[in-house]
Amino acid sequence: MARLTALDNAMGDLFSREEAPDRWLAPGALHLPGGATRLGPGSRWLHAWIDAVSARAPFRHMQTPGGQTMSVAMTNAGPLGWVSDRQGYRYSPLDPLSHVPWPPLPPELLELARRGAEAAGFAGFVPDACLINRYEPGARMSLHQDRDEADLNHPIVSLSLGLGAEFLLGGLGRRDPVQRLILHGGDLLVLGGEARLRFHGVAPLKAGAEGEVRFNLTLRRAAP
Ligand code: MD6
Ligand code: FE
Repeated sequence: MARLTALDNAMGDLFSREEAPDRWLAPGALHLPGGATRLGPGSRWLHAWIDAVSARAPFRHMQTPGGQTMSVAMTNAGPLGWVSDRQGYRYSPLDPLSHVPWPPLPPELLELARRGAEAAGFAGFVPDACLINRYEPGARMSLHQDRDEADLNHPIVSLSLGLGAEFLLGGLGRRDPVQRLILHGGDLLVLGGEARLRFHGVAPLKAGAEGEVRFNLTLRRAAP
C-alpha cells in the first residue's frame, strides 16, 4: 500500500496513490496519479534509464535568452532535444555540449507516453523529444507556455519522479488565476487540446523524505 501524504489525508482521500483516479484539471489537462506504474515500466526502471542518459548527455544549467542561469538542470533524449541559450529557445538534434545526437528514446517510454495521451483523448501520440528536468531543493520553473514545437495540436505528456512538487496550472493568459496540485513521483500529467497553451510552472522544490531530488520528463512532438 503506497504512502498517503498529508495533503491526501487532508482531502479525505481514501485511495493509495496508485489507486487514485485520473482527474481532469481543465478540459485537455489530465492528471494520472501513479500513471508510470499503471501504464508503463514503473519508477525504478525510469531512474536507471535517467542515469544512463545523463552518463552520455550530462545535466546542465542552461542560460535563458536574457542571460539568467536556470535553477533546473536539464538534459534530453530522443531525435530532438530542447535547448536554451543567448540565441533563444529551440530544438536541436545534437547535444550542444558534445555535438553528438541525444541518447535514444526507448520503446517503453514511447508506449507510456502514447497510453497517457490516449487516456486524455489524444490517440496516436508519437513523441520525438524528451526533456528531462532535475530539481534540487530550491529549484523552480517559472510560469511558461510550451510553444517551441512545430504543431501545437500534439499534446505534451509529463512524468514526475522522486520528490513531490507543487505544480501550478494557470490559464491562457499569464496573469490568470492558477490552480495548485502536488505532482508525486510516478504521476503523469497531460496537457493537450485547449489546455495545450495554458501557463504552468513549478514552485520552489522543498526538501523531503523521498530522496533529495525530483525529475520531470516531458514527452513532446517537436517536429511536425
Ligand atoms: C515540471 N513541467 O513538472 C515542469 N510542460 O517540472 C512542465 O513544464 C510541463 O508538466 C508541459 C506539459 C506538462 C508539464
Ligand atoms: Fe512546460
